[in-house]
Amino acid sequence: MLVIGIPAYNEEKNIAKIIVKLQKVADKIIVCNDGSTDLTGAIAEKMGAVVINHTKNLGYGGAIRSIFLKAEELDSDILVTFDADGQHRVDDIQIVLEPIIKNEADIVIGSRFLNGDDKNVPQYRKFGIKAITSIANTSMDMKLTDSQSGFRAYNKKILKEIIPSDYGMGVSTEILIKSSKKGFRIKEVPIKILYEGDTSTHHPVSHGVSVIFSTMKFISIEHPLKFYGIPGIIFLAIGLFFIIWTIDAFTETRHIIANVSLIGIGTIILGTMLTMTSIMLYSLVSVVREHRND
Ligand SMILES: Nc1nc2c(ncn2[C@@H]2O[C@H](COP(=O)(O)OP(=O)(O)OP(=O)(O)O)[C@@H](O)[C@H]2O)c(=O)[nH]1
Ligand SMILES: [Mg+2]
Repeated sequence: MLVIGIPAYNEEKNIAKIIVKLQKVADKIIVCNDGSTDLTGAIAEKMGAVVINHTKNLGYGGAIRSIFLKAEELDSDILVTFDADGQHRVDDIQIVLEPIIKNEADIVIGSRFLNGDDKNVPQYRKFGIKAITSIANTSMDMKLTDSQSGFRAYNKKILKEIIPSDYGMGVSTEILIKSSKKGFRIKEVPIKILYEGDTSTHHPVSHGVSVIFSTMKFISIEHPLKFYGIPGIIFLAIGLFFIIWTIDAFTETRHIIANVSLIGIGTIILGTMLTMTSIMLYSLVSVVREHRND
C-alpha cells in the first residue's frame, strides 16, 4: 500500500497537476491543506485525494506530522512525501522507493546534491542546506548530503515509531535524528530538483536560523550529556584554573586579582549550570522515554 503525502500551503496553481500525475503511481494520496487561503483544499478534494484540512496554517512540520498520523491510520506500507510546488519530479519516485522495496533502508532521502546536478539550486540555499546537514551529520555520525529534502520515502516501521513534533522546517532533521537514534537505516538517492526562478516562500535567513535552532534543540534532547555536559565540564575546568590562580596570587601577595577571580567565578557558575542542565535533561528524557514505553 503505497501512499503519497503532500504538504500544501496555498498551492492551488500546482496541486491539480501533481495529483493527476501521482494517481498513476500511488494507491492513495493524502493532501494536508495547511490552512491555505486559496482553493488548494477544495481542488484536492475534487481530485479524490484524502484531504486533511488544518483550520489555520501550522507550518510545514505540522503538515508532515498530520500526514504521518494519517498514513499510519490508513495502515500504509510505504509513505512518500512530495512537495506541492512543482519542484519534485514524479519520475524520481521509483528511485526513492527502490531501497525501501528492496528492504535496504527504512528512510530514503531524495538528495539534490548527490549527482552534482545542483546547478539550479540558489547559492544561498545550497549554503544553508549544507550547513544544517553538517550539523545534523555530527549528531547522527552520518555523511548525508541533504538532510532538508522533503522528497522522502518511509517504511511502515518509521510510521509506527516516529511521531514528528516540530511544526517548522526543522521537522526534516528531527525525523532523521530520532530515527538514527533508534538505529533505523537511512539512505540517500539522487533526485533532480526543479527551481523556476527564485520562488522561495521563506526569508532565507529567518528560515535558516529557525531550522538550525530546532536541529540544535533535537540534538540537545537526543544527546544532552554531549551537548550540555561536555561544555559544562570544560567551563568548570577553566573556572577551577582561574580560582587556583587567584588563590595562588593571594597566598603570594595577599591581594585578590579582581578580573582573574571574576572570570573564575563566572565560568564556574556557567559550568555548573550547563552540567546541571545536562544531568536534568538526561534524566527527564529517560523518564519520558520509559513512560512512553510503558
Ligand atoms: N512555506 C510553507 N510551505 C508549507 C507550509 N505548510 C505546508 N507547506 C508546503 O510544504 C512544501 C515545502 O514548502 P516550500 O515552501 O516549497 O519549501 P522549500 O521547498 O524548502 O522552499 P522553496 O525553495 O521556497 O520552495 C510545499 O508543498 C508547501 O506548500 C507552510 O506553512 N509554509
Ligand atoms: Mg519548495
